[in-house]
Amino acid sequence: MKRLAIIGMPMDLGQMRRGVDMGPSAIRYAGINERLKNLFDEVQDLGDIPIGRPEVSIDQESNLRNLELIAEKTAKLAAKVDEVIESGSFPLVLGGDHSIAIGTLAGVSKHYQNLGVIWYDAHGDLNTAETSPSGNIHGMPLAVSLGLGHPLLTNIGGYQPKVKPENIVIIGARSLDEGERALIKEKGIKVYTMHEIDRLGMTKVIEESIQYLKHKTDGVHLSLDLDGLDPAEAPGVGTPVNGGISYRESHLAMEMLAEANLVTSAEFVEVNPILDDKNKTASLAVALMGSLFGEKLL
Ligand code: B3U
Ligand code: MN
Ligand code: MN
Repeated sequence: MKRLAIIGMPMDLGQMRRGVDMGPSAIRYAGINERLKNLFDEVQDLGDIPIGRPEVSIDQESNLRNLELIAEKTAKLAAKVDEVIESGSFPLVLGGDHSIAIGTLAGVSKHYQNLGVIWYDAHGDLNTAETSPSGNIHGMPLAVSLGLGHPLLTNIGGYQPKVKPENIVIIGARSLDEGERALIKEKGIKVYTMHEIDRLGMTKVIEESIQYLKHKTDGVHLSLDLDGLDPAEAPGVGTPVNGGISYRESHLAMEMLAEANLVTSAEFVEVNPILDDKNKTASLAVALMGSLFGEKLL
């Protein structure tokens, strides 16, 4: 039995542009159920993790925006993701800004000794309070998952780290802060920037990524930030960066991952319908999910 469980995480506290909390609704409206229902024996939409309309705040000591709230809400997501995996379903989380990955990974990595992570993103999301130019936690989830950052975040689920640096592949990077570059070098994290994607082609990038992760991991989480794609094709994101991955390259990447049967959990984040053009970005997310879960033309 192949079962999919969809979890909405309508949280926009990790950054400053409102509207990304409507991402899960936009993705549902774009027809996620219709698109995926024939690819699984059962597709279950578990609804949203309740976020409410909390007061936003800056942690005075650490300068982290909405630290306590994000810790509280991502812990709830972690528990839900854990429960879904326990029940034997594939968890698919809909964001929300990328800070939600702190919760997803806390829930997922409990189930694996050596979790692999594919981070499809224009950014590294490897900042800490010390290196962040913004104080926005959506720029930090990968660092948090490595055990770097505020203990309220790194300790979610009661253990850390969630991932090892050698089990991470970043794809699509084209905007990295100084501290992130240093961390990538220090930890030896594998990164395919846009330069490598242009030079090698997406086929090689994904083939290499699969080879890199296949033997040393016992599960692979795909964290797909829609800003990894070019803003011409995914305009509905809070921090667009020009020169991104194309629609076609992204479909190819998802199809190759489907063929390799490697991915064991996924999240699609940063869809902001307020900034979008007629739900184009949410529709793109749904189309990519189709490819990721093995949709075939013929
Ligand atoms: N690296 C910058 C900008 C950023 C990170 N993630 C997104 N934007 N989406 C930061 O604020 O950490
Ligand atoms: Mn991101
Ligand atoms: Mn990003």
